[in-house]
Amino acid sequence: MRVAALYDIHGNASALDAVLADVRGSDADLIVVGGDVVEGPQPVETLELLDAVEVPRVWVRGNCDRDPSEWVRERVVEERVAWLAGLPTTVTIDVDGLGPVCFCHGSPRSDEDIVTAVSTAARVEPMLDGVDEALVVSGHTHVQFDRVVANRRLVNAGSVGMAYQGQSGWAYWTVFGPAVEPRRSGFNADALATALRESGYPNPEWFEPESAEQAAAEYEQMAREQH
Ligand SMILES: [Mn+2]
Repeated sequence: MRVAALYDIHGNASALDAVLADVRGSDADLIVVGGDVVEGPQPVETLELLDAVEVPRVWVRGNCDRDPSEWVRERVVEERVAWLAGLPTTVTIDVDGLGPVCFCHGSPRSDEDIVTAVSTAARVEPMLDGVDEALVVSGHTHVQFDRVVANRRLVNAGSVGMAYQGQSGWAYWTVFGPAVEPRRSGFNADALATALRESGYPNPEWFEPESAEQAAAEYEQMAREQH
């Protein structure tokens, strides 16, 4: 099995459209939709794109799928909101050359756990309690990384729709099998700006670009405040 991991799409249909075009050329057998799909300016269009893609999908629930904003609830049909909230929090898939891989949103423990490129082993270890997989894939912090912490390989697949890796106009995702291949796809940042303006989505500032280092520092600060 060769897997394309699409995380944190955040209702950005232009970014998703660009990524799906590249997924079609990637020979992926399966797409893992890694959570936080609809929380953004184009929730309905985003679901339509995912539902129409010919590659099979497996869905993992993100924190924003569990608890979407009122603005999103008013736009996505009630049954789909309930379906998103009921998705599994972890999925294990046997990947070519990598073996069983655990896909989750924040961590295997919680969809709100914060893991970044600079998280310490002491903070990450309790999140992996009872997890057997040697490779754990997460998202939630919107920056790609691939690191070994406490004898475990942790990969952040990146964010398709709300990446914090420098300039705007890039959507990040990762292919698994047999290697771990971080990818990025260019998309029309003006289309996102227009969608944010015309939709009236209440948190457009979340989509402003930020450097990976700054984002990691802010997420680590949030992690300190969580506990
Ligand atoms: Mn997210």
